Amino acid sequence: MPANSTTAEIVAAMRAAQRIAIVSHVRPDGDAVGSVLGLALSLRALGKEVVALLEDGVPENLAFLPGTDTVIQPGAGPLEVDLAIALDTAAHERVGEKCKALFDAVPLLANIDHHPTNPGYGQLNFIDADSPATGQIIYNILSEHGLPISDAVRQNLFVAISTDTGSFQFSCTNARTHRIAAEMIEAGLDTARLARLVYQSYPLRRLEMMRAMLNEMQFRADGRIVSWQLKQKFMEEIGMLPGDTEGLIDTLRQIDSVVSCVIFEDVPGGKVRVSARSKDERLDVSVICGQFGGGGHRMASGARLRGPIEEAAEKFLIVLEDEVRRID
Ligand SMILES: [Mn+2]
Repeated sequence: MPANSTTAEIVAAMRAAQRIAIVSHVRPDGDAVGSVLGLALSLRALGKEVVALLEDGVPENLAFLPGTDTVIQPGAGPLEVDLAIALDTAAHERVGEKCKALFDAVPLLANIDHHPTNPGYGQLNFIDADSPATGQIIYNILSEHGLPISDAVRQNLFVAISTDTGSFQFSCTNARTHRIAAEMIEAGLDTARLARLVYQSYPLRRLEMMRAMLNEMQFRADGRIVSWQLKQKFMEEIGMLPGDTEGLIDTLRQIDSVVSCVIFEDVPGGKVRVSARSKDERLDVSVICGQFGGGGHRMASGARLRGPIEEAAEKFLIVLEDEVRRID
């Protein structure tokens, strides 16, 4: 991995550019959307022309965030910008095929992320694996370098941080995370409203999905592993939309015996998306996902396997069970 640039170098590039494109990964989550919009709104307030670009657009559950109406999906035209910034995107191609094609033509790429597996694919890179969310890195950069921070910026970055830390519960949450939240509250941010919008405004189908998950979840390794298979047929039945599954896996970690939870999901192309979580620092799920071509964080990782889903699940769970049994 190349050495990090300094945040001063990255901010200098932002200040020098007039037109900037900001992008994040496909199937964007709260950290992806919140980081893109938090930075986009700040740079717009600085007088920059900013294109906020998401290959899959904004999922319905995050549409309330200020600025989502300005997010565009890549179209036919080229991207005429001086600087492109990729946020929260562990591997370059994760921005999506169309976004990647547009980005390849941009003269300067900055890569800001918190995934330890990020290889540093930008000309400017700032990878902070100790940061629980890319939103936390963005907030630090904005506040350290005196860039504009409005209430709309705070809303986006708070949601980015809140969703990636499981509402400040996961082990990656640090003192700085809480200080940022405190600063935001002191500045007047209504965090209870955001919590209601993020965690208490689900469509009924999300709860239907949870009901199915609780009915069908399967245990292994004496209850230390719990998993669920989200199948194409069921997704069609309930009319699932992108974003419906965000945080769903965290329901499974509520079980006392569980040290690892996994959701398998049918995705286009006959593939199966694996999301794996660890509740025990000794179990590194990024290593297990790495064996299947994926990666991520120690406590939260993902991979894609070839279907059918039952076979993919069995393959993955055999390896996971081995590792889980190794730790005690
Ligand atoms: Mn993230």
